[in-house]
Formats: sequence, structure tokens, C-alpha cells
Amino acid sequence: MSEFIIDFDGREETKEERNARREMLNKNKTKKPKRALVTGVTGQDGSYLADLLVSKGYQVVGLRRRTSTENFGRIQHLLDNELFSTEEFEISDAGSVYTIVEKYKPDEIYNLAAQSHVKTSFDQPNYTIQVNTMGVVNFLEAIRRFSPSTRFYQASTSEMFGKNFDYSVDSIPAESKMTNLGEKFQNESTAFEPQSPYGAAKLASHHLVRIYREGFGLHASCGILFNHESERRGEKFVTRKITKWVAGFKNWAEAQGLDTEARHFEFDKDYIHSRRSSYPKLRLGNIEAFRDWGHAQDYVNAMHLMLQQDEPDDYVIATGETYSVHDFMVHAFEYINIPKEDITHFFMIDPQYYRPAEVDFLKGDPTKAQTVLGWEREVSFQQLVHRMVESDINAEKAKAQETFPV
Ligand code: NDP
Ligand code: GDR
Repeated sequence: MSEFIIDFDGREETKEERNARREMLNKNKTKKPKRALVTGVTGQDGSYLADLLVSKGYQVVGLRRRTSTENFGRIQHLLDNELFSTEEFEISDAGSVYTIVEKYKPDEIYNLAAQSHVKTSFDQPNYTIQVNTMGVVNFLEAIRRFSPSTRFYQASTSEMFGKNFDYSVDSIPAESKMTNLGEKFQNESTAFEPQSPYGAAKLASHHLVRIYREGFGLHASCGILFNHESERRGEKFVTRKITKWVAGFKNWAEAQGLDTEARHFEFDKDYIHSRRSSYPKLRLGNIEAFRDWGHAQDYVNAMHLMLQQDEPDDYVIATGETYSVHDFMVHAFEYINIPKEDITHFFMIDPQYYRPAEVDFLKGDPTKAQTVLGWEREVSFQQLVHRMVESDINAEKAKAQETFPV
């Protein structure tokens, strides 16, 4: 029997009636290019998603907040493209969001704007909730009031699982499963137990999206994305911090005619010394945390696929593999010929990077996305690390050439 849902105008309708109405609305639309709003367009994911949508012929409006100096680094290459434009807004200001949604009435909205740094959320919990929760309410309300046929994507996160996970083999006693990392995972059925204001704020939004979907019939979906990184990753996230350091160290050694082998250097607690100068060690917090790391370009494909489905839903997007921060370092250092047994000389643990509460283990099960969306990741963990290190090495070379033009 068909379940009744409440339409955005307050009418009761069945799912079938709603789908028929949506189809009518879509048919009536002329064959204009689809229009999408992308919030957080100056960030890692927003920039890759804008690239993807423009390549598919969408008219993309990238929403950015006001900043005292422009931060268009990740979207510079799009600024001359006639399918791309930007508009200023502030996600925590309801009026600002309503105005934009009412003005564009877009086919699709991808909400990627967020205070996205987990550790920062412990220092700025109020602001994090304003942006990561109230900002989402602003969009859901704006869509409900001004543009109910707009499809909405919300950037949910594996941080919502926090310290919780499930086991893949139910018959094994819990104690023995704990010893085997391979058997632990999170998927769409795993219970949420966030460990940070960031995770809690995102979880509130996750539920709000479901409530608007079920209550008002919005086509609103959440991607529960596990960590994804790239050459465009923010420099304060651990992967980019490592790859940028590795590239900087290589450049420093080469500038003195040295290769990166440990035997050329002396080490104290904080510094690496050559005969001519010194280089600060890489300083990290918890290197035993496990993450499921993929490449951001693969992950924005999943966002787009979610909004092309007839029915809105939530999906885990992950690789199904997990590595520790230490493993990431090993692969990054290997790329500049520093073997695993030597890396301990080059970094130090600095408690300032510890968090008041930590997420120790993340490993996503992307079966639903693979089956329903046909989504697959293309970039392996090793390729991801190598691409990031190589990109930072090239950036270091370009910087050196700017300083000492040949
Ligand atoms: P980034 O930190 O790279 O980008 C965040 C974007 O949000 C930036 O464009 C930033 O603008 C914008 N923003 C921040 N505050 C506001 C505000 N008050 N008003 C308007 N815009 C604002 O994040 P990612 O690209 O890595 O992540 C995209 C989304 O996906 C985020 O919501 C994140 O929480 C979520 N997510 C990310 C994962 C990952 O591993 N990358 C995994 C799971 C979820 P500015 O450039 O001016 O700072
Ligand atoms: P995360 O990413 O918190 O998983 O959130 P981050 O790279 O910040 O941390 C990953 C793990 O590394 C440990 N760590 C350090 N982290 C940082 N930033 N800096 C350090 O020096 C350091 N040393 C060790 C952390 O403790 C943690 O265990 C990212 C963000 O993109 C979120 O927006 C997103 O929702 C989640 O991924 C999924």
C-alpha cells in the first residue's frame, strides 16, 4: 500500500502521485541547460564539482562568502567559462540564502559550504553549528518556500559515526573481532555516535534533511562521505600537511645539493640539520588514527549521481579500505626515497594537535552506492598519496623558479 506524504503545499499525496507530478514539471521545462548552485565552491569539493558540472553542460553558479581578499585559487581556471559564474552569499544568514534560492530557482543545489575542520570545531562550536546546521536549515526552508522542485545534496560525513562501527561477521565473539581491523566497517545502517561539535552539527543536518524529505517531499539526499583528499586539499588537513612537508623538505635538501637520505643529516628533537642550515621537523598529533581515504574527484561524481536518481536517499561513499596516518606518512616519504624504517627521524609528536575526543577508526562500506548509483572509485590509496606529493613537489619547484628565475 502506498504511504501518504505531506506535499510542500500541505496536500496529502502518495509517492506515485508525487513522482507523476515531478515528471510533469520536468517535461514542462524547456531544454535549457540545467542550472546548479554549488555552495563552498572555493573549497576542495566545490571546485571539483563545479568542474564536473560544467563539463556536463550545466550552468553553474558558485556561491562564495565575502572575504577581504579573493580566494579563487581553486576555481581560477573556471572564471572565464561562460557556463560558470559566482555570487556572494552567507550561509548562516537566512535572508541571504532565501534571496539566492528565490532568484535562481535552480534544478539542483549542492551544499558543500561548511566549517569543515574537526579540531577547529572544538574551539568554535557555536560558529560551527551556525554554519553546519543552521545554514542547512536555511537552504531546506528556502527550497520548501521558493523552489520545491529543486533537488538538494547535503554534504554529510563519516564523522557522524564517531567511535561506532559494525562487524562483518556476526558469529565471531566481539572480543576476537576487535583484534581484526578488516572486519570492522560503517555503512548506512551503522548507528551514529559523533565525537566532535563538527560531527554533531553535521548529524543534526543529516536528520533535518531526512525530515524535510519525508515531511515535505523534497528531493533531498545526503552523501555520507568518508575522507577524501586531493592536490586541492586544504593545508591544515593531515594528508596535505604531510605531502606539503615532504615536498618542502625535498626542496630544502636539493637546494644544498643533497638527496633525502637520513645519513646526510643530524637530528635533534625539533630540527633536521645539514652542515649549512636547519629544517623544522614535521609535527603531528595522533598518527594511530585510521581513515578511509579516497580522491575528491571520484567523490564529486557520487554527489551528482545521487541527484539524478528518481528517489532521494542517503549513501555511504568510501573506498572500503583503511590506513593509519602513519601508513599515509610511510607512502609519502617512500615517494622521496625515505624508507619506512627511517621516517621516525623526520617527524615528532606535538600534543597541540591532539583532539579532546578522537575518531579512531573509519572504514566505509560503499556497497549501496555501487549497486544503486553504479559508483566506483578510480584512484587507489597509493595513487592518491603519490599524486598529492608530486603536485606539492611541482609547486615547490615553481615557487623556487619564481624566486630564482633561470
Ligand atoms: P573545504 O574546507 O575545502 O571547503 C569549505 C567551503 O565552505 C569553502 O568554500 C568555504 O569558503 C565555505 N564556507 C565556509 N564557511 C562558510 C560560510 N559561513 N558561508 C559560506 N561559505 C562558507 O571543505 P571540503 O571541500 O573538503 O568539503 C566540502 C564539504 O564536504 C564540507 O561540508 C565538509 O564538511 C564535507 N565533507 C568533507 C569531507 C572531506 O574529506 N573532504 C568528507 C565528508 C564531508 P572559504 O573558501 O571562503 O573558506
Ligand atoms: P578529519 O581530517 O578530522 O578526519 O576530518 P584531518 O585530516 O583533520 O584528521 C585526520 C586524522 O589525523 C589526525 N592528525 C592530525 N590532523 C590534523 N588536521 N593535523 C595534524 O597535525 C594531525 N596529526 C594527526 C587527526 O587527529 C585525525 O585522527 C576530515 C574533514 O575533511 C571533515 O570535514 C570530514 O567530514 C572528515 O574528514 C570525513
